[in-house]
Amino acid sequence: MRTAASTFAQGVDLSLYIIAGISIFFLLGITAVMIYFVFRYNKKRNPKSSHIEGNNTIEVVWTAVPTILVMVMFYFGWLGFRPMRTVPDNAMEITAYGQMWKFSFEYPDGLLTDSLVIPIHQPVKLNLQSRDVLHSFFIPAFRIKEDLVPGKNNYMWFEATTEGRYDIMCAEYCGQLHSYMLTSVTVVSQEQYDAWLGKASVKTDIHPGLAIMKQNACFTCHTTDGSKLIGPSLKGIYGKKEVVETNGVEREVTIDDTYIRESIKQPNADVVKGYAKGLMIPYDQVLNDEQISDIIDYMKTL
Ligand SMILES: [Cu+2]
Repeated sequence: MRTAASTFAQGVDLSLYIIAGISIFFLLGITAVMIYFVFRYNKKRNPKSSHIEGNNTIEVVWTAVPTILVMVMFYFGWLGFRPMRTVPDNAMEITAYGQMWKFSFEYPDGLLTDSLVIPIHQPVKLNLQSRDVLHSFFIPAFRIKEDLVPGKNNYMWFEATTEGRYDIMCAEYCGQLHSYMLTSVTVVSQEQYDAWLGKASVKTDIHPGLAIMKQNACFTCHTTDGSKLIGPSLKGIYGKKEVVETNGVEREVTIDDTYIRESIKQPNADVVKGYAKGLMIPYDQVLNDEQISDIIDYMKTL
């Protein structure tokens, strides 16, 4: 059996087994009756078919029994689902952002990470936000899945019961590099968590522009080694001349502060020739001017 590592796992598994059990019972039962009827009532054994007028008892039975079964499935489904929407008051809050094509996390003290680390036996509430299209946040080992809907604040919560590292994946096909959204949640003891938080919160010595770019999934589409992915490579980009398309008209630009700044804020206004439009979201609501300056500063080093 697959790892079950949250307080929800038992309830979800129970309803799954009940529904699967009922389905298998009827699949086998109905198939057996069908095969029996094929032999019992074929032309040789039953040359003249009889017309049956109706039978109140059978009609009541085949209405009542499925209704009860469906209500049983609903009851166990509801029993498992209701607690998932009721967040305990002591839950720790983390924001999870989904974007093409990366999940990222923001801890209460502002710490930004690519994967989740959480303490065991601690309720965690994830505020789910999408920066572009529909994504779906799925942790199979926790038996939870919830959509990240652009323009809507959704949430999920869970309490991990077993230490370990578990997959997080996007369960809603969100474009070409959908599979890149794979990341993980690591469940550790409270002491290990405190130690990790202390270490992770310390400022690293990487370039602030690089840190912002990593956080915003820039390198999913742009390389720094000259190779071509979804968007142009950033190698030697600063000061380079490029042909861009502005409102359907081609023109040559020099890539300077203004061009980079505008291309981050409104990427679809001047698209470099040969690249598709509409794949990058406008970052004017995501990054402030200072962050963009850090990025430009970093690009100059590439
Ligand atoms: Cu996705």
